[in-house]
Amino acid sequence: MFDALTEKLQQTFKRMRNKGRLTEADVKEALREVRLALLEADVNFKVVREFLGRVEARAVGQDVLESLTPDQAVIRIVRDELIQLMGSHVERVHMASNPPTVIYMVGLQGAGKTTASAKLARMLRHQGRQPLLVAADIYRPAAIDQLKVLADKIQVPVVTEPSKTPVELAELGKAASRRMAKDVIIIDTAGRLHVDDDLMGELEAMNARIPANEMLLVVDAMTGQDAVRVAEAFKERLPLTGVVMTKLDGDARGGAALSIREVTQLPIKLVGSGEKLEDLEPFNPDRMASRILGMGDILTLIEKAEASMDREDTQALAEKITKADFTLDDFRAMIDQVKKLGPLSKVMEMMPGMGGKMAKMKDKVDDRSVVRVEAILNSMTKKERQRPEIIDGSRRLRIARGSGTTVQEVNRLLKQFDEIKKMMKQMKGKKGRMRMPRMPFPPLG
Ligand SMILES: Nc1nc2c(ncn2[C@@H]2O[C@H](COP(=O)(O)OP(=O)(O)OP(=O)(O)O)[C@@H](O)[C@H]2O)c(=O)[nH]1
Ligand SMILES: [Mg+2]
Repeated sequence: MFDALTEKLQQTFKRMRNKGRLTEADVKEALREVRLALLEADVNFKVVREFLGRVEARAVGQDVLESLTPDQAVIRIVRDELIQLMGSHVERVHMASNPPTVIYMVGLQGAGKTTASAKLARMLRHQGRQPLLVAADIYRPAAIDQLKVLADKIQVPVVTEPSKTPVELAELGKAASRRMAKDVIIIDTAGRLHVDDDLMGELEAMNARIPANEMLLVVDAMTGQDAVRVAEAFKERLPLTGVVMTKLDGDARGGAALSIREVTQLPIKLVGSGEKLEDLEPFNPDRMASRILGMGDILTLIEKAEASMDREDTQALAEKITKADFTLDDFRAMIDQVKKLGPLSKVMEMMPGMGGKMAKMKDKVDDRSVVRVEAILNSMTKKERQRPEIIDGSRRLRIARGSGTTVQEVNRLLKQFDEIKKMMKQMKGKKGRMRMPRMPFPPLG
């Protein structure tokens, strides 16, 4: 997502940077390119017009043009306005002061309601809540089983009973929450192909009986401006409190994420970025803007790392690294840790300066290459991993055969390992502390 937009914006800003002094005409020219890039990303045209109006009003002033780094001043304004456009701050899923909190997940067919319900249950559990799921989609035969399978994985109970109406199921959910001492009820509702009266009526009836604390509209980012229209239609009938935008991992161009807040005034609260249950994140306008502009999202990466990595393992590894007795065994452990962050391509996307280049890199750093590296490491003996210098020609051949790879690949891995080791020694030399590399583009204050 956003790859094409990021690339276009980076090109525009690069051209602007290469100009040195900027005139008002230069800025206007750059903003025209920004406008095209946004329209191509399927952002609502009214949103684009107003957005650029705001940017231009701030960007063509004397203080910008006469500043020492006018290009950066312009980029900063674009970034600020992007953040504003997406809602300026993280909007939490609110918990009722008097539990249980009732959360409805609503939306069209296939938007990702059932998946998002389970993902949200998992997220809340990690925050120390005790969620309960209600399977209120009684129309699609497999829907209840689908939710059960997902709930099983995260060990969250599901309330369901044959031949009950959705309203009755919501009531059952509430009763069950009391009985089982659960403090959050997540109700997975049925989807329809189109916004229709029956669906709205049913949801209204449920909400009248068991009022929502949060009514979250689940929309598929891949549907672009349709998602925005659906949100407007749902909002007319239901007291929506926010949006869950799913499938941000797909090749959607980003238009929905950039337009929905401005058009509907509904905050995006959560985003789904994959099919796995851990692929749900709070929506952070600030970081999303950085990502769109190709500045990376190091903060999310670090948070993911903290959440998924074993603290003690990480500590032990960090000590090894700083002591520079880093072996291939540690290298293997490091790969394991990184893998916990998710598919490599996703991890790379969050690295500063990587955003726009991803399209070309994706093929090279796919997860299959990780599997090959692991196979090579696993084909070595413990002694070889501890003391790689003993790996001579015949050992290389054996390792290549054992792992189904080639001697060249084994050589390459050993060379890479040497380089990493060297790099680590250098970092150790610098006051013995590891430092994050500086963000290459663009240095914002
Ligand atoms: N790639 C990706 N796939 C997703 C995401 N969220 C959901 N999906 C997939 O989208 C499909 C539909 O998801 P569901 O959760 O069943 O959607 P739903 O809204 O409950 O659908 P109905 O119950 O039929 O209305 C499934 O194959 C999910 O695995 C996401 O964030 N990324
Ligand atoms: Mg469903």
